Amino acid sequence: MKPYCRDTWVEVDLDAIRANVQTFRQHLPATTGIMAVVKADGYGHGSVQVAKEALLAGADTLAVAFLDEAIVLRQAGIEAPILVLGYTPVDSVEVASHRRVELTAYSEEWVFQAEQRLQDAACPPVGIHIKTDTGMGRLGVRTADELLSVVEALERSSKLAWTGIFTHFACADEADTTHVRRQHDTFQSFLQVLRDAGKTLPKVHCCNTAAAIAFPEWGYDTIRLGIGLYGLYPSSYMKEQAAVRLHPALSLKTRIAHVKVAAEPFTVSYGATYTAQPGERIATLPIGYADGYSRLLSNRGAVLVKGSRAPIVGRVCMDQIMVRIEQGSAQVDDEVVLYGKQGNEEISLDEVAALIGTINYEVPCMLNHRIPRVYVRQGKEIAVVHLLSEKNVPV
Ligand code: UAH
Repeated sequence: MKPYCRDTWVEVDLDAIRANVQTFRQHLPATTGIMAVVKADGYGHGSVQVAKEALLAGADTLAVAFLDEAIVLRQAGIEAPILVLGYTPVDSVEVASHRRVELTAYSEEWVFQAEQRLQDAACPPVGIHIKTDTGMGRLGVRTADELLSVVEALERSSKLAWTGIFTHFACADEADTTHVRRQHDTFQSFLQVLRDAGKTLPKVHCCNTAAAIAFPEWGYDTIRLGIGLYGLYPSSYMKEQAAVRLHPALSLKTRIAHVKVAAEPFTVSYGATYTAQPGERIATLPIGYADGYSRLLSNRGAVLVKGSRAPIVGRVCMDQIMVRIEQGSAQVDDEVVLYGKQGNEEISLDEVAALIGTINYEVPCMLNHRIPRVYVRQGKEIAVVHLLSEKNVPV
């Protein structure tokens, strides 16, 4: 029996995840590792399954945005090194120690407070990567003095160990490389400051997907592979360049719940923004904006039915949408592809992102826990994760 009742699901092709890791493995110097970025529940694909597949395929470490995301991975039995890329409140450092999760730091004050917190705790030292802000304006030390003060605070600590240094690029996916080159120059000068001060460099990393594609020679000890892991390009410019071939891993599917043929004109959905004309066939699909299928697709998006595009008509509702299908063929229970391929047609996440005025990153992240994730290898379903049923804890 299926572990979910609803006929709407996300399909994640683990072979695609594997192929994408291998593509980057070949693209990079042999000495550069791959840190699989599985924050935001693996960009909506499911962090545990993606992490496991990426590690099998050649990634050696993992990254998440915050500590709770790392704990999910540890609870699933994943032993690989994990780095938290974002801010961690000092009152959680003991948890990080027990879970063997590395943290990011960028201020002497934070290091001091974290050290205090761990003073009496019988726990292993927490690995710390120092973040440098070279032009993102988000987190990170901005001057050589700040950098040295954090390094020296870590060196004085018996509870925190300096294990990495990194930066994050703001414009690595653009044709104009001025900003990314300036950021890289600044990063290099930070590394030189450390060498000049007689420090031995720990793990060094700066490349996200875009920089790893465009500047594989900047790989240092590891890249942080996010969007490329999922088979998506960081920008349309990078997609056009096609310096590496990526395989999208995610499809969004549903089945037709109802079909009606207009005998006379009738309006469709809230606001009556579409009127079906006599002879038109309108199918109702069980998915809506409460699943993370954007309401901005109202009267704009399309789905694939029997290998052809069927336009969305009327407004996207909370749990349902309506599409106009061609004469004859489709009926209740037929499979519909909202994102992904069917026959020779494809609705890419890039296309959806452009329609709703965002980037491809956001589109899978929007798909929430109402939708089961079905994992497929060599065309066969091998696992299903449905957080909605797992969250049904008795009260
Ligand atoms: C610090 C940091 C991030 O916030 C994100 C990533 C991954 O970026 P891509 O998805 O563009 O590869 C790396 N590092």
